[in-house]
Amino acid sequence: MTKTVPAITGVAARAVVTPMKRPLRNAFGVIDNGPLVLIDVATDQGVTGHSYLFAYAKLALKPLVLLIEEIGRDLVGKPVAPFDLMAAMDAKFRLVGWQGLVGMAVSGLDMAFWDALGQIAGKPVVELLGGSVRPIQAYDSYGVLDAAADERTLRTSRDEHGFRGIKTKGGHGDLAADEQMIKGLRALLGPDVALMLDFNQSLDPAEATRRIERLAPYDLTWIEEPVPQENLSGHAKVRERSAIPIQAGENWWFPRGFAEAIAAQASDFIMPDLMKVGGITGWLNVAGQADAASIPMSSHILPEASAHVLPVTPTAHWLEVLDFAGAILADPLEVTDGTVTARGLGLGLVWNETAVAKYQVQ
Ligand code: SMN
Ligand code: MG
Repeated sequence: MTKTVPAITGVAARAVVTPMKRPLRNAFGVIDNGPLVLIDVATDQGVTGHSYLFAYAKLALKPLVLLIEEIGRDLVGKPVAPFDLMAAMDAKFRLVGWQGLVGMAVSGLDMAFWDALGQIAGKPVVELLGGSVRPIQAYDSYGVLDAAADERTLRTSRDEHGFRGIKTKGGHGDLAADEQMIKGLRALLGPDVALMLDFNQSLDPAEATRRIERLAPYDLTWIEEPVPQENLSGHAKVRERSAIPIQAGENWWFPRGFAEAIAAQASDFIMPDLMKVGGITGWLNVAGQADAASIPMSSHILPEASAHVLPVTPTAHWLEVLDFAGAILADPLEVTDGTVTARGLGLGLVWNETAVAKYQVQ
C-alpha cells in the first residue's frame, strides 16, 4: 500500500489579544494581556495544523503575522515533514539569523506541522512521538506575590487545583522586598509546596549571589534567570556559589543555544520555550541533550503543546501553567490534582472561532 505524504497547501496567521485573569508583574513591568499569533497550516489531506505563539508585546504581532505568511508562501507544495522543513528553514535563514521574530515564526510553523501530522494520523502528538498520554506535574505561575493580599488566590491554587508548585517573580525591588515575599509565601504554603523564584534576567552575578544567599533558608526549588540570558558565564558563576539550583532556558534559541549553555555549565535545570527552541522538532533534540547530561527539563508557557512533549522527555521535571490561550480555545487546558494531561488529537489546539473574532486585532 502506498501512502502519500501530506503536503502543505497554505499558511495563514492571525493576531489576537486575550484577557488575563490576573496581571503578571515581573522585574521589568506588568504583563496584563496575551498578544498571541494563531497559525493555520492547511494540507491536501483536508486537515489544518494549528499552533500559537505568545508575542510578548503587541508591537510584535503584525511583524510575526507577516513573517509567518511570507515563510509559508515558500512552503506550499512541500511535504509535511518537520525535520526536512526545519533543515530548509535553517538554510533559508542562515544569513538573516534566526534569533528573534524569525525564530519564533519558524518554531510556530513547526508546531503546526506536528499538529497536522497528529490529526492526519488520528493521534495526539505525544503518541505520534512514541509516548503516552499521562499527567505531568505542574506549577502555577504568578507574577510578584504578597502572602497576605494573595492568600485566597494561593489557597485556591494549592487546595482546589492541587498545585504542588508555585512560581513567583523577584527583582522588582530590593533584596528586602524579595525576602519578605518569599518568607511570607513559605509560611503560607507550608513545607510541601515547591516554591520557585524568577528574576527574569534582572540582576548582575554579584547581586544575584547576594540575594540567593539570603533566600537559601526558604527551601526554594529553583532560582530562574538570575542574570541576562546571554551571559552564560555569569549564570555559571552564580550557579557555582548558589545553594539553590539555577533554572534557565526560556530565552535560549534552538538546540544549539542549549548545547552552548550546557557546555558552559550555566544551569542545573533547563526550561526551553517551544517557540524559541524550534518547536517540537527543536524540543526533541534538547530533550536528548538534557537526558545525556542528566539535566531536569521543564516547560515554559505554551502549556497545551508542552503537555505533549514532556511525556517523551526522559528528564521531565515541571510543566508551567500560565494561561494565555484558554479564552480562544475550544478545549482549554485543565488542571487536575496539580497535573496537566495532553488533550485532543495533534496538539489539541482547536480555535473557538467566536472568541477569536472577539479578540482579533488587525
Ligand atoms: C514569563 C515569560 C514570558 C511570559 C510570561 C512569563 C516568565 C516565566 O519568565 O518564566 O513564566
Ligand atoms: Mg521565567
